[in-house]
Amino acid sequence: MKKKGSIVVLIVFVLILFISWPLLTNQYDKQNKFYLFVKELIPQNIKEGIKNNFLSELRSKYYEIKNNRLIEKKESQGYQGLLISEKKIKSEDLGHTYLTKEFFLPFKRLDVNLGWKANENSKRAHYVEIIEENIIALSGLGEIIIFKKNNLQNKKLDQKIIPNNLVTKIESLNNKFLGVRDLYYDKLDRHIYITTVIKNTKGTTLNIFKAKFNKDNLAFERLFDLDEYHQNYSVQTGGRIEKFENDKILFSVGTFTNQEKAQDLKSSFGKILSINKKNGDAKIISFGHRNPQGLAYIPEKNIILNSEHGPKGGDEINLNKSFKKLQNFGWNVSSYGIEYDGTDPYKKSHKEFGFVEPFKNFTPSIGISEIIHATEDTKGKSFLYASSLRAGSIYVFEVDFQNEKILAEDRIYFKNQRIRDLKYDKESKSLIAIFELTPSIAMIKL
Ligand SMILES: [Ca+2]
Repeated sequence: MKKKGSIVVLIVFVLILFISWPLLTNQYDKQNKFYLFVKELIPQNIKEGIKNNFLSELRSKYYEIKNNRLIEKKESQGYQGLLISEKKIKSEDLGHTYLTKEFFLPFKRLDVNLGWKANENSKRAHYVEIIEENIIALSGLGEIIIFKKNNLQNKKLDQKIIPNNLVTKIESLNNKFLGVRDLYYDKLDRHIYITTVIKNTKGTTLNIFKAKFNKDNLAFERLFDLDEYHQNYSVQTGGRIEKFENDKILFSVGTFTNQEKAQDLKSSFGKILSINKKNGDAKIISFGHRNPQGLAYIPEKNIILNSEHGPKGGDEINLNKSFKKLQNFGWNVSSYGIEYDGTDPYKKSHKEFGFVEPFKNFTPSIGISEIIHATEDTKGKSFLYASSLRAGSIYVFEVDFQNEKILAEDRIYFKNQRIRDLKYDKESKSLIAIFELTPSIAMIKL
């Protein structure tokens, strides 16, 4: 009898371990309803306690053991940019197949042990940009590499370093370099623009630097100093740069956790700005934003789109059709999310309070990062692509901009990835993405 009992106990134990394993190792799909439900059963402070006391370390060790060979290979291959994998991924909703190639990026891996909010991980967020027949990537440490775009069709990228003065320039202005928030190439003035997080005696802020594109050396100058400070390091900086009309670029700025500043027009926090590319003059385009980390401007339709991280839930894609007038997107009054401690001080409706409703709301949060727009040539259909950190996915939307409607929606899920940056290459009809856990650069054929 005793033996039978212990077998039952063993089976139950194995079953519990089997079910909780993806949660313990943080490998569950962050959009999976079952795991989200189980997580909700555990109070927030207990969750934090478990995580801080042993779970983070356990996860880090597990990741190290599991990916030991991958990490070793990454280090030994240097700047070759070797192909890691080539596979077909079937999308979750529409069942389309996407050929995905993944290559090594010679940059530091996000430290899962520290958590995504950690100061140190600020230097482990990397960005990518297409410049004519080349692709460049920028590391969180300020290193810039370049390779031929066509090499994405081969088995290695053959990456080369472009020497640059970004960090020394920041230091010469008596600032400390804390990381980067975007990399942007302007086709008209042929300059590279970089958003940096910097720190000095007044606190932490954002600066934009620019340099004339050149394959041999990049000499950066400061274009724009946000000059509004937050005392501590914050991940809620925004920092995305996008093309805009005339001599301007668009620039998104987060609240730096000063949430009420999003509604204060005397503050630059929680805004989307336009910045003059020549003299750095800034103007507010829209306000009521929380942490906008994605921007897309569609000149032929006169539309600005932005993505932003909500609190717990309430990630948004916002559509601005009337940007000649100042629009308010509602943060920190209206949000479809709640606070992490379970309280909900937010109005749900945006419209009722004079704000623009989100074009798309994601609850639970997907950790939305960049959004890009592409038009399919043959049928003239418009598609939006949104990358996500938390949900490890690229979301695909077929959109009718005229009627502000989403016609179809799909999700391409990359297990155990966080997607930081996204670009569209018209020539190869592919998405180019930064996966930040290895890290790697991916090409997803559309
Ligand atoms: Ca909003």
